[in-house]
Amino acid sequence: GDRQTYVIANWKMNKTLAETAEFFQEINSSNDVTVVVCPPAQLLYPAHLFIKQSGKPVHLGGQNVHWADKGAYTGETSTAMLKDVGCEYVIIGHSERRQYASEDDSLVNMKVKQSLMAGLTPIICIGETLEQKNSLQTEEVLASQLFGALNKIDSSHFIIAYEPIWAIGTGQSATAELAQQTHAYIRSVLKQMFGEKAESISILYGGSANQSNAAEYSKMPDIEGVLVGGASLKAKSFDGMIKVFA
Ligand code: G2H
Repeated sequence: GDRQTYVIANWKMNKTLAETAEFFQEINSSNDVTVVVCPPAQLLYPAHLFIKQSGKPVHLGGQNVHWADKGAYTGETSTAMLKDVGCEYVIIGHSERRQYASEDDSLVNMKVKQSLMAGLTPIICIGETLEQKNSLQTEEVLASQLFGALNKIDSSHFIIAYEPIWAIGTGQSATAELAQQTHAYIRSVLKQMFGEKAESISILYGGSANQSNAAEYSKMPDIEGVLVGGASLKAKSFDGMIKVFA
C-alpha cells in the first residue's frame, strides 16, 4: 500500500556519547524503510553530527517535547530546539512518561498540536495495561486515548505506536495476530476521525519487539513497523530489524 514503513529506536535513558558514536558507525540502515533513532535529549546534536558524517539514511527524533514555544519551563525542551538540532520526529505520550511524569491525554494533545505546528512528525504512543486487557477494556482504552490525543487535530501527519504496557520491556511481546487485530481496531477509530486519510496513517507495534519476532509483525497488513526499546540499543540487533522491514 502507500503506507510508509518505519523502524524506530527509542533508547530511553541509555547510552553515553562514545556509545552513540559507535552505534552510528556500526549500523547499516536502508533506503527501503524509514529508520529513526530517538536518543536522550543530551545526545541529539552529537547524534545528528554522527549521522551526517556517516552519510547513512537515518532520521532523528526526540523522546519527549514541551507544549509551549519557549519560556520559564526549567528542564524542558521545545519543538524549535528539537528542530534546531536536526530532529524530524518526536515520541509523544510514551507509557513511561504517562506513568512517571503523569502525562495524560490532554497534555499529549497539546504536545501533538505543538509538534505538528512546528513541522515535527509526532509518534503518538497508546496502549492498555494488563489489568485493562484482562478486564476486556482494551478497545475502550485505546479509543479514549486516540480521541484525547487527537482532539481538534485535522492533520493526519502523525504516526501511532501501539505499545501494550504489559509487553514493554517484559519480553512478553504481543503475538503478531493479536497486534494485527488491535491495529485494525485502531485504524477503524482513526477512520471515524479522519475518514479515508486514515488509510495512509502508519501504525507501529512496540513492546519487546526484537530480531526474532519482527518478521511476524512485518507480514501483517496493519503493522507498518516497530518502535523498539531494548533491542535498539545494540547496532547489530537493530540492524536485523531494519533488514526485516526493508
Ligand atoms: C516500548 C518499547 C519501545 P521495549 O516501550 O518504546 O520498549 O522494546 O524495550 O519493550
